[in-house]
Amino acid sequence: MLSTTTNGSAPPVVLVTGASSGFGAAIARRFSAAGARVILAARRHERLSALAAELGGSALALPLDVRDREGVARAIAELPSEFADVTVLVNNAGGAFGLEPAHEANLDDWDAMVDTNIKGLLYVTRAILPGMVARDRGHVVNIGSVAGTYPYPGGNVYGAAKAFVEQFSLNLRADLAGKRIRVTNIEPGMAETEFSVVRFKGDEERAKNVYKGMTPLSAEDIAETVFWCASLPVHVNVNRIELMAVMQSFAGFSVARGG
Ligand code: NDP
Ligand code: 8X3
Repeated sequence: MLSTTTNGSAPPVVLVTGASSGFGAAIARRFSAAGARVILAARRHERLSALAAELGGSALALPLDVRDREGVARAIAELPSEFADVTVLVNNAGGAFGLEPAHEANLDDWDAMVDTNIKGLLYVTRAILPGMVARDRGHVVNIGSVAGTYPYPGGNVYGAAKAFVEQFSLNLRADLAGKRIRVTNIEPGMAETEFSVVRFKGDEERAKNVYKGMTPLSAEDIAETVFWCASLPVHVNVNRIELMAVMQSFAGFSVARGG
């Protein structure tokens, strides 16, 4: 049972960014199955339309590039009235581009990771928050990553962007003190979606190898986790959840001998 309705009868409105694939599509399906109205935001229109058709009249496809500051503000200001009162915002759009060490990384990849994972999340959040504050009700769910806490080679800007998301989530809670608005940062480990295909620029073979011989998290695992957080009684705020596949764990510190 979703606990984030705006009043006793209206179904909650859930805006999911990055709903054209992976976690976002699974999150949209999960909330829709529970009776929510869902707004599906991402760049690939056709995928959004297909998902909206699958979910029926309670879903709205919202073609959107989260990096487009004016476009985000306009799209949210122009939401049809039955979708305008967003009760749950899932800031999921994002990804990693490249796995090169910092001294070999492509600056365009770094820009894209900052623009999407950080700035895009900020634009959407800033556009949605005033309505939540005015209604004194809402839930912002950010999709962070274990990469925001634990360093790994090649994680450089991606991990730093997710560390931003973690701290921004906590600071949002500080700004919203006294309001009935929840903020949660979900921090998954490796999950099989299009994430690695995107990271490796379409190299399907390399992407598949990331998950070879083990069972990674699935998009549905993340959707269930997000849904659970949003379904708790409204006085309960889950600050953060870190989850991993049981077969993913930690390595020790690296020591380079000879120095
Ligand atoms: P996918 O690549 O499957 O999905 C990424 C989604 O983000 C797509 O729907 C994509 O849509 C959307 N997106 C990317 N750029 C933009 C943009 N500029 N504007 C709007 N939408 C955009 O990966 P995941 O589902 O795995 O990733 C979802 C989130 O989870 C990301 O933030 C990722 O960093 C995070 N994450 C992933 C993990 C994993 O191992 N899979 C683990 C931890 C966190 P489109 O291209 O149509 O715009
Ligand atoms: C995605 C998980 O470990 O590839 O955020 O960075 S990881």
